[in-house]
Amino acid sequence: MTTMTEKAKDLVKVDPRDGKLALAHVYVAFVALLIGGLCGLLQTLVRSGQFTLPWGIGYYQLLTVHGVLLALILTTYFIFGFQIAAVSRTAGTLTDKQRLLGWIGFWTMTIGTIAAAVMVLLNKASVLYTFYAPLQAHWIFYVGLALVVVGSWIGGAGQISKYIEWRKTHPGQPSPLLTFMVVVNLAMWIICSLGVAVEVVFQLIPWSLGWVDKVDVLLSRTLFWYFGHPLVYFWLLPAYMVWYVVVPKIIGGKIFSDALARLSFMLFLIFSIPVGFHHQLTEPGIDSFWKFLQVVLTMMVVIPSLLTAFSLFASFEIRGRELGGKGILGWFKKLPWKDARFVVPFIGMAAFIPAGAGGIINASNQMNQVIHNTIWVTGHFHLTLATSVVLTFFGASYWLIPHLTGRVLTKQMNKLAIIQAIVWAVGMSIMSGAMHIVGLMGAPRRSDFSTYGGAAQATDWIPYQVAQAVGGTILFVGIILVLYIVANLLWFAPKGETEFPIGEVSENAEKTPMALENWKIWLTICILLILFAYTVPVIDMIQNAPPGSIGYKLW
Ligand code: HAS
Repeated sequence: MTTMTEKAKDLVKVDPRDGKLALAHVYVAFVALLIGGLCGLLQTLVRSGQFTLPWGIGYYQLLTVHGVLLALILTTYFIFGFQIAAVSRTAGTLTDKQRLLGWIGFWTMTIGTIAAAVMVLLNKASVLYTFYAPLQAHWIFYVGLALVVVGSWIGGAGQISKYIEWRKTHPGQPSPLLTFMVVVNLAMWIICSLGVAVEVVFQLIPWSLGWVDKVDVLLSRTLFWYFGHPLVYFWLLPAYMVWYVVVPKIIGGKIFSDALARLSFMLFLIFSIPVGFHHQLTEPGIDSFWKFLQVVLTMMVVIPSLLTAFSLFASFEIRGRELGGKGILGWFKKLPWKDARFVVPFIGMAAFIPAGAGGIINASNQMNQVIHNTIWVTGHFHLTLATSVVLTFFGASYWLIPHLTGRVLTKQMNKLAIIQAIVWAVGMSIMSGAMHIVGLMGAPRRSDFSTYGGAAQATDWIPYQVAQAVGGTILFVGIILVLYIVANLLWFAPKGETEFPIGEVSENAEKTPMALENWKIWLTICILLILFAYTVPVIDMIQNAPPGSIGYKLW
């Protein structure tokens, strides 16, 4: 039974000034979802071979808007909004200075986003979300992206500073789990985004301004992927925060182990960066030994996800049995299947099982030769990012937004949210399933051709491409539904108190060793591993650099 003090603790509110900052980020995230999602729908229609884009809009232009808005803007803004609220809720209200850093970061990112978006819309930067050289965008696009990164550092500094302040005022105590997780995610983000900052500032901006004629393509892609793989964990870790800390509370259970959760986050910090070569396994110019080493490290970064799966199953089973579930699977039925705050992220977790298995296939050198640059990879990241992560973000929005706006999720909206997640799962299974299969049949990614001039092999791909369009259309219905629920929670839902759920650690869990919060140890291992995995191959790339490439604008 919940006591009065527990009830009061559950209703600890995020300070309204911090809430406003968090909400500003959430607004941008959902605007990005609307525009980016619409572009996604149009793309699948074009790929089906049955539809031509009107008004001279280019396929790659559309694909760039889709990728940049959904993979970079929706994610970064939602994550920052969520993290600000999480730090404020668990480590205490931000100081004026920390909040100011948050606002400066927000506006720097937003100016950068607008600058980059304008260039894409003017068709001056149709270089896709990975902006691979030698495709060359307008310099303002690169400056815009640089501002997004710099803004995230400034906003992130506000959150980290709260954590440092908390530790100073609570010596010898482990920090609140959620704040700790936020700081691990930011540490990883700052270390990895240094790579893309170097690429953009020292290579792409001077080249696009015409100060230098040529760019070293291999080096630029290496710097990009040094950033690009930890980027996917920067998306994933906030979903893991919800899975580890929030979901146990929603189901009425406990966090299985605080120490295990912290260990898995620290393993992400050390292993997620020195693995970028698994995106470059087919790239000439990198010695196979270094590719092998980074593939081994990639298999290491799978371990914290396996720990997470174990911990989640444990939390679910313990709770289900407490509620009287019997036999091998009886506990499963006892989980709260009518609560959208649980069901929506749960569908995300379930999707992560095949999604993660796909990642392990990608990382295996020989199998990577089969799937690289095929639309299988697009299928992979629509399961990982666009299902596991995004559904978890939707599920979190259903308590985070009303918590911040002082409203409640009504019964009807709760039902609609579950329907939304089912629609999403059906649409994504069709679309991503078709992408995986047709990818194995050789269909390329990043291509607006559908029939390839009537080539026999491409004819076999058409039915799958039609299936992608069907799935994409269902997903667009899912986007309309989630936007409807979000609009309701922002402006129309009844006023009331909504809990920001924070789980408590099980009384049977072992005490958390303080070594898990010893940053000197973990950052040293992290930096040593990065130096080990990258120093020799990067020196080799620079010393034996191929002739650089001029810029191409192929759109
Ligand atoms: Fe990946 C390409 C390898 C995870 C995103 N990945 C991409 C790209 C993106 C992306 C965007 O090695 C394309 C980049 C581009 O544009 O070129 N990926 C991996 C590996 C993992 C992995 C080894 N990826 C992710 C996540 C992403 C993401 C997470 C976004 C959020 N990926 C690759 C490789 C490539 C790649 C290669 C390059 C391919 C190429 O050649 O271009 C691992 O981290 C996956 C580990 C996950 C698991 C699953 C654990 C399961 C859990 C759920 C438990 C469920 C429960 C519920 C408890 C081992 C935690 C119970 C449910 C019931 C039904 C009972």
